Amino acid sequence: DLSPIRRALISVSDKSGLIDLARSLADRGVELLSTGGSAATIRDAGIAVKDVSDITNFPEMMDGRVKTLHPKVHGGLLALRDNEEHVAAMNEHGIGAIDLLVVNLYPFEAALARGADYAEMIENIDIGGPAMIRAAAKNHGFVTTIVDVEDYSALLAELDANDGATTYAFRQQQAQIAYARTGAYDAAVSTWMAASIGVETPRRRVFAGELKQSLRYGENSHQQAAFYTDGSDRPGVATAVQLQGKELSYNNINDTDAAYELVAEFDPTETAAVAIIKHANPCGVAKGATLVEAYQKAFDCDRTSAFGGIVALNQPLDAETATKIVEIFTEVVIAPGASDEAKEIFAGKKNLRLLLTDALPAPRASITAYKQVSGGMLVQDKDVGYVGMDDLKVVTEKAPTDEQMQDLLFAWKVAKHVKSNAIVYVKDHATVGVGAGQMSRLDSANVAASKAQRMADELSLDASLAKGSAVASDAFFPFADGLLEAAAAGATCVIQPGGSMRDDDVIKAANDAGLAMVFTGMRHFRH
Ligand code: 93A
Repeated sequence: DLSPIRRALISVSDKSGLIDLARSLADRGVELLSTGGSAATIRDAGIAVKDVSDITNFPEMMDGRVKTLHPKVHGGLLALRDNEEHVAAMNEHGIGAIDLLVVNLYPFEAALARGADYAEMIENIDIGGPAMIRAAAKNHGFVTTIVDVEDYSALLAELDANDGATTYAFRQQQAQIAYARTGAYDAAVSTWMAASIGVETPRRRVFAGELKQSLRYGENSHQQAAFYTDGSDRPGVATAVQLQGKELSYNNINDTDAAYELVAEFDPTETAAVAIIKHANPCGVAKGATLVEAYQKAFDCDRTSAFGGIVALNQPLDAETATKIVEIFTEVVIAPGASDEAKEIFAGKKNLRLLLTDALPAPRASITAYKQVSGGMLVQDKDVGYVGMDDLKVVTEKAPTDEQMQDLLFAWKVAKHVKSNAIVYVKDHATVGVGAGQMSRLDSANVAASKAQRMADELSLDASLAKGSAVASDAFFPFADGLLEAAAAGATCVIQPGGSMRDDDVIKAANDAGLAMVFTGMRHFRH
């Protein structure tokens, strides 16, 4: 199952590592064929190389659109070496076998990232490259296909280990990568086309990913799992750099994402903000004049749950905050940077993972979100809905004061990131009770209220933390009961979408209880 490499075709847009690779192959006695720019680079380095156009007896034409699309190339890649007819056809037509194909494609994804115009995008669609890759990968019984610069060294190691040949297992492995590459390439092309011609629900669509990390297990230890990036380079947990601590687990990644997405709602140039997450729900979120103040306030919402939590910051970690965080056990901290002093403080806590990004996730960037269901996939725009002061409608006799208004908007932002049914009590720019994921809104209101009471007891306060609070509900109150529960817990103002058949009852109940209430006209279900 060893296939000796005697003749290679190299056609690469990304020329990094090219000269070293060409030299290493030439040194091992491999004959090199190459296309225009690649051949020039190899030749300029003083390495012998043949032009593909000399073999096809056709010049590269039509701005390079046709350079390798020729039977002398494709026959050389596809011929079965152990098939008499194939070998006879090769002999008859003067087709030489190509044992190794090294191709990387026109940089379509890079052109997309820099916002190239339509015509330029079209020119960046590689045709000959994917055709050769698919041909060579199909014939992996004999031919080796390399599509990633990072695999050059593995190729050379393989040749050295096998006296200038590759094993079947290696060729199979590389063929699998090759098909994933052409698949991802066409996925990028078709996704770009759908967006640029304004097709919102394409009849066919493709998904592609690149392995970032194999995970020890998934949500539970009997589930296999892995972490893939989507190639977008968006700031967030998938592109964060981990400075210390053991490997992230599946649940860590999920929770860290939830934490960072939430804290990114708060503009770091306006305020410091901290979110502490457990099981993808916040157990404390707060703004503060300083990061350490925000952390303390977030921590005080639910000290019990914060243990073993994930902490996200919207500003670079400073020494004071780092000192405070290490007082209890925390799984992960993610932030847009950290001071040297803060890093040193964390270095003493070997198990604490510190993840840094250059920027925060963009809370309003339009992103497609996927959810798997049996036999299918649900696709929707990510919830980037935003409600500002001007969007609110006061529906009660009492209007919120400016201070209440600030807390209502804060509670609303947090509620967006809480599993439905979500009820969030807020006081002085900090959550004081979070009710998440209950099957009835009344239960969520109850859970949040009892947490506010329990924390008050822990802090030996006379009244519940929820006394005098602002409360947010992620969807309308279908009945007055949930709202009355919030009022009983001490809430004095309410933010909710409105739109229930019984809005009139709910508004009347709010007026009777002396509450101020605003409608957003938008809901934030999260399941
Ligand atoms: O325009 S193409 O689709 N037509 C072809 O026949 C063809 N053959 C190889 N582009 C083609 N290629 C691509 O050219 C390769 O995939 C590679 O990305 C690039 C290398 O060109 P050069 O060696 O001239 O820099």
